[in-house]
Amino acid sequence: MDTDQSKNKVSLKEVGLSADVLMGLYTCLLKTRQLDEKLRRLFRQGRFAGTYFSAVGQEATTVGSAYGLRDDDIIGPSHREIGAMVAKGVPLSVIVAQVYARSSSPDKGKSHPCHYGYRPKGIINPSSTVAGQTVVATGCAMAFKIQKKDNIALAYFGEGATARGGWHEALNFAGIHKLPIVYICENNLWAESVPASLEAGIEHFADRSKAYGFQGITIDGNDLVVVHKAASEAIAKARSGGGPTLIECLTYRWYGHSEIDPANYRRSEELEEWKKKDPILGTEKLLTKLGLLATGKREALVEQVNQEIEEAVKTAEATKYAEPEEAYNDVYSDKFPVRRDELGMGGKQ
Ligand SMILES: Cc1ncc(C[n+]2csc(CCOP(=O)(O)OP(=O)(O)O)c2C)c(N)n1
Ligand SMILES: [Mg+2]
Repeated sequence: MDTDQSKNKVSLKEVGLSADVLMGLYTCLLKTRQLDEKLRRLFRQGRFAGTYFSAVGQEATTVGSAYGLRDDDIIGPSHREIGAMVAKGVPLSVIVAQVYARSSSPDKGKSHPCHYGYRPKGIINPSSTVAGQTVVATGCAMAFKIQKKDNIALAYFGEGATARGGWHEALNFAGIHKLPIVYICENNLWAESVPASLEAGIEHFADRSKAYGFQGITIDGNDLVVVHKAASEAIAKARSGGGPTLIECLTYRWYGHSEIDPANYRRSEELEEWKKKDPILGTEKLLTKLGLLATGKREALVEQVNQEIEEAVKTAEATKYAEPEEAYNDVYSDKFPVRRDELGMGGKQ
């Protein structure tokens, strides 16, 4: 019988993902939200210096696209990719050590609190220059192609970054050489205090890919399933030699550009509208309809995640800053230029 309750139900077949993948995605989403909110509170308590760049509201975009990547695939993050770090398996202790600039952080306290690089999981260190990582990740994709490897690169950036010259050069290069890369544009409608309407004369940033000869799509960046399926498809295409894709994810940051920005240039109605599209709530609604989120399951997961976060914070707070001399290490390499034979290119330097 077609009762109201049965109408509300959804099947895994309709969603097109397995229960394991859905629960894996959701766990990363929840972990990212809990960690992000905790780091905001810690900053406000003065427990670490500098500032903090929250990505609350944007988690489905980063988790959905990075989930399922291999360790030897490369991610080129910007400053709002905590979700991609969690989904790629970067330990929370490493993320917190970076925010706290401790000697145990991957760059030993040299960089920005939200520039998470981590070699064991293929995360390249972001550059502070907006869109810089797009160029480096494109170079990594070129290296994979030269080495005839089936790895892929994923480059993240905000919609504001797509106005930078280097960003266009990178996408042009990727289009020419059909590189194994997926470009994830997190269109959160703002670049600091500049609205998207003053950043470009086009409505959809995905349209920029047309100039470089590959596909660009615009999707709901707050729908975890939509993002994961679109990214997986583009990743599979890149891995099998089909070249790049630009995915524009429509999303929104709930808080200021960083914690020192009150974001009073935005209308509160705009924020309230986007809060209704909270990726956590949307995912929980779906999981409930699928019968995957039984009573008490969410609470148990939150408790488990919070424990892991507390542990990571305790460890970071008990760890020292790096010695001043450390500032000179890992800055310049005496290994450059890299030899052609090291890249598997053969021939003369
Ligand atoms: C070349 C350059 N200009 C300005 C900045 C300062 N800055 C850092 S992030 C940012 C806004 C970027 O906006 P967007 O790309 O949309 O990313 P979002 O912050 O919205 O995630 C700016 C202007 C910078 N780091 N580099
Ligand atoms: Mg933006």
